[in-house]
Amino acid sequence: MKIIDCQVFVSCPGRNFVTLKLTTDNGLVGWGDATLNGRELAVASYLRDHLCPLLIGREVMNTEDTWQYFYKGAYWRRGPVTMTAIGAIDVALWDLKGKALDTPVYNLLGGRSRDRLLVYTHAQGQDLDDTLTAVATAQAAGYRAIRVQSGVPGLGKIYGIGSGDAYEPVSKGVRPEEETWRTEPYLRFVPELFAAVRKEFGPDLLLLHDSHHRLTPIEAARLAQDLEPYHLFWLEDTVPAEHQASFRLIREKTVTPLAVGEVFNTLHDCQQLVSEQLIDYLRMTVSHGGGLTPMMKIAHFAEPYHVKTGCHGPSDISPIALAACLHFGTAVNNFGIQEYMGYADATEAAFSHDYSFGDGYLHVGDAPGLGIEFDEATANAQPYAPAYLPVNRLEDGTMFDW
Ligand code: EZ4
Ligand code: CO
Repeated sequence: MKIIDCQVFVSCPGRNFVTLKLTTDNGLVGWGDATLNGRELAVASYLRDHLCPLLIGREVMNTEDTWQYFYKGAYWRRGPVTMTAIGAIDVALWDLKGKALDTPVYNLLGGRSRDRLLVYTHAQGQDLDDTLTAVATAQAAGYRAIRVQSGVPGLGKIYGIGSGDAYEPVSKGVRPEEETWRTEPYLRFVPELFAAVRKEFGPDLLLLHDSHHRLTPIEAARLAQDLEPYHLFWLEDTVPAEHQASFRLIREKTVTPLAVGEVFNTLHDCQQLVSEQLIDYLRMTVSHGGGLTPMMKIAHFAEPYHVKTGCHGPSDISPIALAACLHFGTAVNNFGIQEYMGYADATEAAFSHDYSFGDGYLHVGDAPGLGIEFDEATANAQPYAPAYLPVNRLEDGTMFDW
């Protein structure tokens, strides 16, 4: 079974997505997600101009060799653009393997390790009261785990406080919006926020929080200590993720569980974090981590170090990538939790899927492959328009982490 056609669609069904379609000589179609928020066209070009021509004629079943061919064969390894492009191909090949063998992808990855996957969703508000209402709404919708983000008194628009719909923050147009940040009010307010949430919702609700890479190690240690009484499920992305040794300092100071890795692309980004047991959850996601082939290796590597998976699953990766995460999470023993924000109606209309949400869990389907189909006509009627994540500066104008 060989690849005879490789197409890349850049469209905007609810938001910008890059979707890869592979066709085989026996008439099967496989889907991959190549969306990299704010850098969509770079991945589309990497696929169209460099990888697709080399994919024609390759054997579908040889996922390991094809992955190595594109990873090693480029000479220029790693990085989000490269790894997202390779990831889209790898996921589409696994989708094809499942369809050819008439079985869901998780059966090819080790079979079912669990019946359903615990998910967390987002609750956000402009202020504390608003945020408590959002947590109540998420709980009423069935979620058992909720990421809580709130506007901070004294600060303007900040990360995590969007319009409230199932949409990751983007500024439409050719330039990103700019936000302004001060760390001290944030560090004072977040423990108050979680005190209020615990008081209102009791001990059972699983609570998460994302600092979005804005803290220094010592600030992160302070926040993690101050949050200890509220028993978070995890504290995410405290410090910029590049410097793995930073986590030693944080880890020594706190028992708050730590998560990081949504911006990682390879095992090399997290090898020290995992092998020194500096984190509890690894946020690398299947589409940005080079696909199912490397993610299975990373999960197996992390398992003896007590590090669990916690795949990034915002609405800026498509339902194809979410489905890949669900098949991965179904198969590995050290699954932790899956992020799930839901999708805009226009996105749901373009991607049909057999996974479903219920009772705080995502339930993977039993359709062959990933259980996803992409409606090209519907999606392509909504053309790509440039959109960027915001950028962030300190009050004196210093460029800062967003
Ligand atoms: O900022 O997906 O945990 N989720 C996050 C997301 C990321 C966006 C980047 O495109 O941190 O909100
Ligand atoms: Co995050």
